Amino acid sequence: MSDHRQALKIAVVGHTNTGKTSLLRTLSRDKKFGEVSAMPSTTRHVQMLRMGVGSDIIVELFDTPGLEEAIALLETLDAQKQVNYRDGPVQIEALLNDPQALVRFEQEAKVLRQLLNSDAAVYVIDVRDPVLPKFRDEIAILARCAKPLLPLLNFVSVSNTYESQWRDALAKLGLHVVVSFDTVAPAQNGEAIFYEKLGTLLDARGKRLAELMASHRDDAALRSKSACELIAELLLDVATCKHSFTEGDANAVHEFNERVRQREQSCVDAMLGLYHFSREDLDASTLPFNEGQWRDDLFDPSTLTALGLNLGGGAAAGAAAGFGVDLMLGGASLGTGAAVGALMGGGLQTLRRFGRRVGNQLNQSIQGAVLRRQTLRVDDKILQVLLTRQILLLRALQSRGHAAMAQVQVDNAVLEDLWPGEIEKTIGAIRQYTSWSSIYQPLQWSPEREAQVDGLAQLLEGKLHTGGSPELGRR
Ligand SMILES: Nc1nc2c(ncn2[C@@H]2O[C@H](COP(=O)(O)OP(=O)(O)OP(=O)(O)O)[C@@H](O)[C@H]2O)c(=O)[nH]1
Ligand SMILES: [Mg+2]
Repeated sequence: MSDHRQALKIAVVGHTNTGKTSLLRTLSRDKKFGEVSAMPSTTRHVQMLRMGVGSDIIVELFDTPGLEEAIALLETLDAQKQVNYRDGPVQIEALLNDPQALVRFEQEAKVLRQLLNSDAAVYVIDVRDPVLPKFRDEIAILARCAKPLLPLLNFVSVSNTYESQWRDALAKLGLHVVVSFDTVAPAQNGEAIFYEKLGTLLDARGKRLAELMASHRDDAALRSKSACELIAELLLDVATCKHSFTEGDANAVHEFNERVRQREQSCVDAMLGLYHFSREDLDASTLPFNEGQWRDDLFDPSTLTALGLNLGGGAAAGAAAGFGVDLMLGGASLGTGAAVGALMGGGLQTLRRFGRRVGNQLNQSIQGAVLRRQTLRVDDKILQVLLTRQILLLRALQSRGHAAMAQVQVDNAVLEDLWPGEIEKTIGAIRQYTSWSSIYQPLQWSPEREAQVDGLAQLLEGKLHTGGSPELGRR
């Protein structure tokens, strides 16, 4: 009698280059598992991946080399059919004990040996290929191992596939339970459906897969919550940041911007870590990243335009650099960072020139104030950009398979809903608590600060779900 607590052994098999290793990367959320390449015959040996809940191993998935010689192999098997008529596994065993066959079918033998030692197999199919005779032969050979087989249709998000022809052909071969799973862009609940279908093939033992799935769902919910807390911390840190400087400190604005940029980057890094991605993952993507750094500078006006946010009229005038920092002059804000742009560009002289442009009265007030003390704060629009970028990053990470190598597209159309009244109101209410910011000073924990972070994080989670999170499913 089989032990129901023993780990299920699942062989992942299929023609070469169909995405077997990619599937394991995505299921394990480990982008370093095995070797993936567009070249055929990449995986040369069987490699195991264990998954479970805590120390309880529930499933062992075996990545195998790609099948390439199915037609010749089936002929060889058929040639010795007379001896082992009707007994598929015996035929396969005979093949595996035939030294000559082992030389010719070295890779195939590794797959078949693993399949005989497994409880079931997942047969990975590239649905961009038509149902060719060699694939039918592969299925016929695998069937002789007499193990449950779950065909998995990969590359389903590509247009113009042979998916329906594959489904018809599989049904005719008696394979009625089939799963679609794009390893690079797994569909919402794709993983859950995969384990559920695999479970049905394994009867009572398959129920253990539900435990694994429940644990993965909990992990996903926790990751999402933690990510929203990271973003909430960032928003709070930047919104409450206030820096005063006196005349002569020409670097003050530059340093201020730099600190905010670094704060954003540390949030990005933490989020990447949370989702088991790293900076190098993003350098090839179309997220606005370049080598892990945001490609579009936070304080560049074009960043706002690119994200579909409107610049205020006053801001556009002088904000070639430094847009988005509010310079408070004796309590009167100049609005957006026009003056700061000037300050950054050429220091005090430029600020004076800029002042002349906007009128004598303002000029005097600027000059007077500059000689005294200014306070820097981050503009609301920049907070909106910060929030938007983090939510876009989070959504992209949640819907990205760990096999993904291609670029992720960011949809700017969703921006407007990311800064709803409630978030603006919460931000407005916390702006005054300047001791909460950890940008210029070590973090000072307080229950009030914590409560604001929690509240903001909850608001953000709500936003995340209304936008649809593939990892968690829509509500
Ligand atoms: N667009 C897209 N590409 C994929 C998908 N799955 C795999 N790929 C790509 O297909 C190629 C082959 O993927 P692998 O995971 O190495 O395939 P394999 O079946 O393990 O290949 P062998 O080990 O050589 O048999 C790689 O370039 C992957 O990036 C998918 O679902 N969508
Ligand atoms: Mg492989």
